[in-house]
Amino acid sequence: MKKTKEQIIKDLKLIDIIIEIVDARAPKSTQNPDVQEYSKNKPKIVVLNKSDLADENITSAWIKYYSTQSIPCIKVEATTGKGLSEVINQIKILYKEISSKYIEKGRTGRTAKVMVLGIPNVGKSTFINSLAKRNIAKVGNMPGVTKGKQWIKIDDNIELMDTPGMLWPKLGNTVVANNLAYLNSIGQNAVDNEEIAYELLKLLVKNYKEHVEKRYNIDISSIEKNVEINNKENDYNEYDVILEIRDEIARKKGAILSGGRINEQKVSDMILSDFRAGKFGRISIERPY
Ligand SMILES: Nc1nc2c(ncn2[C@@H]2O[C@H](COP(=O)(O)OP(=O)(O)O)[C@@H](O)[C@H]2O)c(=O)[nH]1
Ligand SMILES: [Mg+2]
Repeated sequence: MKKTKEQIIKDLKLIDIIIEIVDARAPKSTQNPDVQEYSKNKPKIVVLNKSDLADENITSAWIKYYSTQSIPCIKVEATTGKGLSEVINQIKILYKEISSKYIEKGRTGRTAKVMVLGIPNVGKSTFINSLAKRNIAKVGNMPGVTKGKQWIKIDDNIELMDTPGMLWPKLGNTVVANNLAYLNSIGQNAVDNEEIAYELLKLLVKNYKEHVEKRYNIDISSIEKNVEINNKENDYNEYDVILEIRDEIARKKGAILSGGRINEQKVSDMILSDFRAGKFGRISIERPY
């Protein structure tokens, strides 16, 4: 862990522009607050990756949010390359600002070096590979810079380090930790899938009810009514409703143990893997307001 951080801080000495990749579905939770400290005054571009999986309206709200803070922010789909040319344009804009400062100081001819940072699974490697594919040959090892580092030429004056900086996610609070778990950004062993699937289902039912109904061909309103009727004293609560929705999904999908009991592990794993694979459609789990 320490090594990664120290290596990043060392590498950053070579770097003029930082690209921080976050997940468009939860930009704040997937951002590492230490980047600010590492990057000092270096210009930064926030890339909202996996925008194909995120709710378009909420992604637009995030872009507005970053623009009010004067942080360049671009939505991207690294797998298809959508949005990459905008990132390149933004790098060029920042490069112009940097190079005019160099010129003022009488230093010219310096190339700008760019580095990608982000927590696991946000798409750093996919992003770099997509850029490398569309952009020109790799520049070999450069004399005078860290041994073994390869640079991808983006244009005459701009080069991208081919290995991203891997940062550990910051769990912060329960909401952030849950968001990271839904997105599979913290290790499998670190979370209780049944609990995380329950929390995710609760969130989906609240904000994306139709998406859940459509995915599993269930009628949530009638499940809610049934729970109400079966709890004659009217002491049913959200917990019962969500578990009943989960069990209905299990019955629909055959996640049943011999003897007819619900296979809670199986249905929980399925809800999580469906979400991670984008099977519910476009969903954002974090809003800027
Ligand atoms: N749907 C979608 N999946 C993506 C996108 N970018 C990356 N992925 C997927 O996210 C997973 C993690 O990507 P990877 O580049 O290995 O992330 P890294 O850990 O940050 O390097 C892989 O399965 C990628 O195919 C994207 O824009 N859209
Ligand atoms: Mg990677």
